[in-house]
Amino acid sequence: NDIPRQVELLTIDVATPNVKYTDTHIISDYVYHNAIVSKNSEDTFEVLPTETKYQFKTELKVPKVGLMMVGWGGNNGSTLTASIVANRNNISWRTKEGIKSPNYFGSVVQASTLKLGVDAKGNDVYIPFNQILPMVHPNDLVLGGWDISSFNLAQAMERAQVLDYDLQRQVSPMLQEFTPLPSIYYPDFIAANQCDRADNLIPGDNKKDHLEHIRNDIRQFKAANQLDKVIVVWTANTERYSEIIPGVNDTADNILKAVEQNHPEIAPSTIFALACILEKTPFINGSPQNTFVPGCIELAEREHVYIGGDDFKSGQTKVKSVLVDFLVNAGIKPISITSYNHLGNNDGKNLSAPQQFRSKEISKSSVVDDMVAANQILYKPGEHPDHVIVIKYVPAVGDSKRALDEYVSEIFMGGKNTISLYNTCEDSLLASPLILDLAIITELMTRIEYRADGMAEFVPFDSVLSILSFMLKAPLVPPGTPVVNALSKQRMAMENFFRACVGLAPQNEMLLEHKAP
Ligand code: NAI
Ligand code: DG6
Repeated sequence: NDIPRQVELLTIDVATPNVKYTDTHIISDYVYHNAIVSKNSEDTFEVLPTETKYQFKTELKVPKVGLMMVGWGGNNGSTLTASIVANRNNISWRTKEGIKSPNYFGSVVQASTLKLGVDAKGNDVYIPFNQILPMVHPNDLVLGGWDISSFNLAQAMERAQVLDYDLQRQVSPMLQEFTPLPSIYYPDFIAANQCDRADNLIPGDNKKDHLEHIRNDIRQFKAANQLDKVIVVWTANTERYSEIIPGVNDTADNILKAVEQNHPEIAPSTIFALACILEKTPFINGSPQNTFVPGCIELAEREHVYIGGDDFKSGQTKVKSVLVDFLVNAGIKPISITSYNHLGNNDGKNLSAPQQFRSKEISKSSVVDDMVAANQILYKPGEHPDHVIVIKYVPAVGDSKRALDEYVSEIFMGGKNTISLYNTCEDSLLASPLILDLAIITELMTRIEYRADGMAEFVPFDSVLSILSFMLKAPLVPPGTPVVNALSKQRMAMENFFRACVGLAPQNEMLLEHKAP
């Protein structure tokens, strides 16, 4: 963790009177174009184009940031930690295919680009995603976290069996220094088959004490590492759903009272979320359970702290949110989606228990709803493709998850089209870069404020960070607002928002310069 920082410098300068650069901030004027539609009769839509003026203010100084992972000693936590250490120290390793070098493939922020504009000849010009605004470099993140297992990160990496041996061998001495903090274990929330690794626990069984303990851990980590900010990501086991009980977890005051009263229905992940909110620390949930019960969301809104979730969107679901979008937008009607997974890591073991599987089933099931609802030509109101999710635990395949999908669609004149996919991949190598993107974009959002026309002061955005949806299977959105699952729309939302912050119009891909020069 004691590494010189590699702050990315801002390399773009937008020449428009709509953007001002000060020593500390970029301030952009932005006009948001929308259209308000009302239906007057069966056949007539009245469309009112609208313009709303906004100012966005982005703080330029990249702070020193800590990333604390809950479930640090798991496959994702240990893989990410080892990979950051390898990247920081530029450690190469030998495999049977030759020498490999560290990278951040799979991270939108680190390994994707965005189109800035066109050059004088009309050719597209792309910049690394992380150059649009100043963002934390992953190598600079100070890493820490909690786990109910006492393994240090070297042992955890070995247990995960994800990275090549020659890499493990080299990073192991550096990872031995990292030991997860003791955590909270309420056996009822995760599978019973996890009990043998629960040997690193915060003493006692009082939830109020646990909450205070976690709050204190965050404060100490921040102070000990002289951090400006901490971001916490839940990458621990999938929990069962919590029951929503009026008077217990339905409002901010009730949930705080329920913690005081040691109520059994408050999950460990919710204790972490509440502790973070009270410490003004953003909290992201990478697992599918309903950590963010209504009382928790209300508390985040009240304290103006960012939260995001749920469930990392790594492979199968990402493909689903691309493929169904493509099919429906091509006028093809998916009528069934059948998704099988088998995997042999500890996540698979935990998900082999019915209640934990159910949490995952819920988060994997809702991912095409908005695309189906968008096409009333193909689907009648309430009609939906059959959608089946199966997950099986097969220890022999370890972290190398197999995902098999069958999409059956109705095509022209009563024909059928069946698409079958088979995907094999180390699950943790897909999920780990998402943790980085979630942490880095969340941190950036803490430095951006807005002011709509008529507002005296700049203020933060809604506490629920829907801008993180690209990385999440069941995106949490501000209460009462629509969920967007289509991957291309999610990416557009991020890209165009960051463009707006530097005074650029949304990317429209009309290419008029070539069509009507
Ligand atoms: P894992 O089982 O290897 O790691 C989870 C870790 O959490 C374990 O080390 C466990 O000891 C620890 N843990 C359990 N309860 C805890 C608590 N209350 N406090 C602190 N630590 C606790 O799982 P993996 O593969 O790292 O995945 C982590 C989570 O991310 C799972 O919930 C999984 O469903 C979710 N996820 C994973 C994806 C992937 O592609 N790997 C994608 C989407 C979600
Ligand atoms: C089995 O489904 C294990 C899960 O944790 C998944 O691997 C994970 O949720 C990733 O799912 P997806 O659909 O994003 O590939």
